[in-house]
Amino acid sequence: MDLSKLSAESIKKGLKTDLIGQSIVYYSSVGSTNEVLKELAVQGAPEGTLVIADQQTAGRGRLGRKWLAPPGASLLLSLLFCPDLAPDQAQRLTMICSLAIADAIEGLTGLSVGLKWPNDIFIRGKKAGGILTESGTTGGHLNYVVVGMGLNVNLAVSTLPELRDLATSLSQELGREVSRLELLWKTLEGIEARYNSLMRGDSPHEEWAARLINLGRQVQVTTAQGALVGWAEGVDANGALILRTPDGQRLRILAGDVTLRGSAPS
Ligand code: BT5
Repeated sequence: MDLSKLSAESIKKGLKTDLIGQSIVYYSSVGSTNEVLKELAVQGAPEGTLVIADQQTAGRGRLGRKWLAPPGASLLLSLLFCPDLAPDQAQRLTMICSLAIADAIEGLTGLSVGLKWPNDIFIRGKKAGGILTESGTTGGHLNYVVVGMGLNVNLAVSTLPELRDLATSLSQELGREVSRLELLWKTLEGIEARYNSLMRGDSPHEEWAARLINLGRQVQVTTAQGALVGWAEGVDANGALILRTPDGQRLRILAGDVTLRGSAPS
């Protein structure tokens, strides 16, 4: 059996979950799995619905940026959550999903995975994946959270010249291909365990903070309001970055892009 051949049937066969991925919508090609799942969420799709594609023609990052992925090489998926949380707690879903991906990659490949605030998956200093979390709210109530994940699995980074210096993939780091199916199963099982724990009231933010490669460092954060420099002191339970500025202020930053300043630990 080709373990990397994705289909609803092949995914279902080896998936040991009760909720996450129990409803599967598979596309060989689609615009954006997040867009599809947001539509399905509004139509009442069940919690745990997985939308997964082999290729996206309009894959998105944050702020209208593009997510690039040639066919057959990546995990491109979105998951639907309907948690009993406040809208400003939605980032906790990003945390549990990125922690589960990191665990799954490490468990299957032995590679060491870091997370970069707020939504990147990093291996040996390069971006191997990203997460796009989008929420639906009405009147201060969180109706749904769609967590979209893109991971470069068997991607030859040379096929995406614009990303050559920034991106990596599991196969690039290992020198061999990795089964997308096995990685998907492990990731979804890890997400389910972490989601159950979140719903029992446990906060994932300390474990997430411990994996963030940009904490305890001098950083520049680019936000919608402009660039800020300072010391990345920590994160709070809702995922905001706590930045200590040179004049001693402590700022709480909800969204932005972080660039490291100064020398990086290996
Ligand atoms: C992200 O945005 O990193 C979130 C990416 C989420 C993608 C998934 S795929 C399934 C689901 N459906 C979607 O439509 N999206 C989600 P951001 O932090 O804004 O980073 C975007 C930037 O990452 C781009 O501007 C590029 O610089 C870089 N990039 C694009 N494709 C990449 C790739 N394959 N590997 C590494 N970096 C990439």
